[in-house]
Amino acid sequence: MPTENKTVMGDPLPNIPWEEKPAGSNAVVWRYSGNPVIPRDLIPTSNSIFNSAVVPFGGEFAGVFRCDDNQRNMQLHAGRSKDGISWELEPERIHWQCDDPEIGHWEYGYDPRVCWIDDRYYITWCNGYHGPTIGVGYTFDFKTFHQLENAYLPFNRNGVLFPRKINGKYAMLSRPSDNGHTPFGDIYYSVSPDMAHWGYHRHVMSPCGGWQSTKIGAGPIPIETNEGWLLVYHGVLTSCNGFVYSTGVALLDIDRPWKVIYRSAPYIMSPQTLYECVGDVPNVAFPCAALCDAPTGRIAMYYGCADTVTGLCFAQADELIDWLKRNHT
Ligand code: BMA
Repeated sequence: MPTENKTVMGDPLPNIPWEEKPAGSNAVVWRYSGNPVIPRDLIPTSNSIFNSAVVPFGGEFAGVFRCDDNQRNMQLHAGRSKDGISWELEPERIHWQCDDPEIGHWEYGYDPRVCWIDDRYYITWCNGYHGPTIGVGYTFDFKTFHQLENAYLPFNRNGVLFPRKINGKYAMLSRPSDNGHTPFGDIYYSVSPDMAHWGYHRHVMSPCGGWQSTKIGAGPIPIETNEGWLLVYHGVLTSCNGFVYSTGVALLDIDRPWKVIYRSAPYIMSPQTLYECVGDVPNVAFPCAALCDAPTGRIAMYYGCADTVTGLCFAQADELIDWLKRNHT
């Protein structure tokens, strides 16, 4: 039986995909035994499907998926699933409806996040506009997608919205970067009265040692808890063989989320399985979405594996926070 959880604010999600932690494991995050949940070739034109975002939708699940096509263009596709494990993706990429053709002109999009706020699902992604920046859009039904203004000037990546207004404003984490495979990167916090104008930028955190020494970026939509915002993020180490993308966790102040309460010293997950270590870009575990069942604190995270396939892993909110308090920097 699930244990009663008093930590997570939010809705019940009784049909969250879930698997118990393997007996004898002391891991704080454990992988789904059927990984990867999304193979690279789920749609006929895809080279790889990874770094994708999933949300509860109409008693089932929906999402926006990064599908790099077999011309190696980075595209976003909508998808649906009854159980969060078996997915059907639209074979045609998302065509955004946008009032301004200059902004709506599609170059490329990758690493989407989806966030329910008030009455709709907002989507943020890394959007090509003379270099990567943060694209913003929304949908009500995962059929019609509306594109708004880009949040920032290029270059920026990893735009991650908070699931409610904070102090009366929309709030977003992002990671200013350069136009290449950026060898630096801090997480910043910005707010907006209208989803178009972003400002009051605040520094949240910088790279530090080991697995998070080169750059860091926010992952899934932060989870609201009675201890703060639970933020799962990626951290990058530069090895003699290139970047290694691991996953960490932090707690941010509820009203001033640029204030870090705790930040993990060890990673909670690093690329260790074959599907995380071998692929188009080896050694990448890149989480972009988390489902959460508030009454039990169960968390199911979707993460890109080796820039090739999508994996699922699990954690328990109370346990993750307890672990963080014992393992912070
Ligand atoms: C980052 C992004 C991610 C990717 C990672 C590893 O810069 O492009 O989409 O998963 O590199 O290649």
